Amino acid sequence: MKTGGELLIECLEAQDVDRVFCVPGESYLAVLDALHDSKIETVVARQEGGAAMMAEADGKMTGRPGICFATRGPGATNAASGVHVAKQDSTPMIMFVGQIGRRMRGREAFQEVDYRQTFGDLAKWVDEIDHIDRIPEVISHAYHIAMSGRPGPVVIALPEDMLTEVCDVKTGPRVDVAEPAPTSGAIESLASLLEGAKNPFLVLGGSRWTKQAVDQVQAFSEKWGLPVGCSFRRQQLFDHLHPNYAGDVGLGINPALKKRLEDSDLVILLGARFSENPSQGFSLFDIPKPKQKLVHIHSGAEELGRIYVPDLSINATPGAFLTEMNKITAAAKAKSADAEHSAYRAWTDELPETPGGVQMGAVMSRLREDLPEDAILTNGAGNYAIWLHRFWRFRQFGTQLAPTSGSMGYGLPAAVAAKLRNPEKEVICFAGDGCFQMTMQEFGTAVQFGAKLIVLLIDNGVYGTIRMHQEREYPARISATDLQNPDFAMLAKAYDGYSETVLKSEEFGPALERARASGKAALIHIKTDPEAITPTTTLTALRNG
Ligand SMILES: Cc1ncc(C[n+]2csc(CCOP(=O)(O)OP(=O)(O)O)c2C)c(N)n1
Ligand SMILES: [Mg+2]
Repeated sequence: MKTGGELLIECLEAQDVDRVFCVPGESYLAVLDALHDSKIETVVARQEGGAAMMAEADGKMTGRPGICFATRGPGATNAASGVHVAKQDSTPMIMFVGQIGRRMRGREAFQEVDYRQTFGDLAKWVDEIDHIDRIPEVISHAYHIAMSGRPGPVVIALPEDMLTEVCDVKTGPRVDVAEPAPTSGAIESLASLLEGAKNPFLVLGGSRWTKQAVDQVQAFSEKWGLPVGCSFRRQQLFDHLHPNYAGDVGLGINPALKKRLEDSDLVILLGARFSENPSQGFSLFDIPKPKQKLVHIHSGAEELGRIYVPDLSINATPGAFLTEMNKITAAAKAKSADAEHSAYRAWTDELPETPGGVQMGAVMSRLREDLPEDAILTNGAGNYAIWLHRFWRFRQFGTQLAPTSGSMGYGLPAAVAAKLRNPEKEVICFAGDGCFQMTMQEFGTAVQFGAKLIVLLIDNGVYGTIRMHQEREYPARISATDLQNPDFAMLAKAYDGYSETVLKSEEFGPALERARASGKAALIHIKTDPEAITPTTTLTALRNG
């Protein structure tokens, strides 16, 4: 006989779960007790938003649901931020939430929340397990939903008294989901569209990618001479130094790339949904029918035609599509993507000069020289991220963790999960002073679990992105965008991390070297001038219109 908590953990073991992220709560003590005797590593975070973002990042990296446990009520609502990231990023994730005893339901008992209502819009599926013998069925169902079609988060509530009941029930088998694949007719139609196209363009995005699919997409682009763009925060899908790479189709797009996309006669969206940021505020292509011929390939059938009506819809994962597509011999001679790649290089080769003692251009150029190709870079939201998105050369799959939802605070928890999953790789978290303070307590989690990541904290003393918009819309009327910050280097030391403060560009390189050699979780506190609000403009220039 086993308790509901024990059965639940056995079910997760049967899914090959090796790590869960949580903040403990009395509502699910029976689960915590079962974890005590399990081989599963339990990573204790400091706030449920951090735990949920760690689980989301783990799901992004493995392609299987990242697992998070949160307590009822306030624990669950804190965790909502990570659930929302998983939703917008199409990441498989399961969040388990403690729930009040079944007999108290509906009385607004202590920390009672109706999870179906609360997470109805954030999660792909929400359920509550009322009968202990249905635990294996619900876990199996949750895995199928989280991973299949367009992946996403699932929330499962666990009534406290159900978890302490006992039963004699077996776990279910490990879940692997179906991979939708293209029909041969669809592949032939695409080949003939490609043969007839003068200016085709390929945009990559979404989830359900693998290293193999990323290799295959390179071969696909070479065979047909396709220029390739990566949608917002999906840059790890194509080697930026490949001669077919044309740049990122996101916020702050290269104007030459935007024009090139508009001038295309055939656009192929592979895995991407072309949401607000890549579509330039839904302005790049006409809705519902773009004037360009559109081919949309997505693993979720419901996404095909949701916003843009394609000329050809293909319901397939990137890997299944590319396996079939690459079997075709291109009849037409491969075109050249030289012009597009040159435009990308012209947009990113030279690092602009900006005001202040520390030039972010110098920081980026040092990182380009020093970091290995397989270093994992993480970020949240803020203008500091522009430097990373525009000037870092992503080379490999599995090197980027960034929320398309623009969720501040994501970079640090994502870096914790990344370093635990890839202890041999370098993990660099980019964070602004505002962004970092949303989840900075997870630096303690990094230290406790030996995640030796490096935070580059770009401290300009302002919520820069919002100040930028503010100066543009309401010049010289500063409202709620100034920050009085702590000494971040001292803070990292208090956590027993390694830290330094950098006030001049030339100090950055040596500080990075020492941080890498420190053998500790590290933080480099980089003080920048708020005037340097973007790589190409200043606050004063914005204020003066
Ligand atoms: C959770 C969350 N809250 C608020 C915002 C709105 N927001 C976007 S960027 C930003 C400022 C980021 O400031 P900082 O991290 O200091 O970066 P900077 O822009 O100064 O480089 C804010 C408040 C958001 N995207 N996410
Ligand atoms: Mg800032």
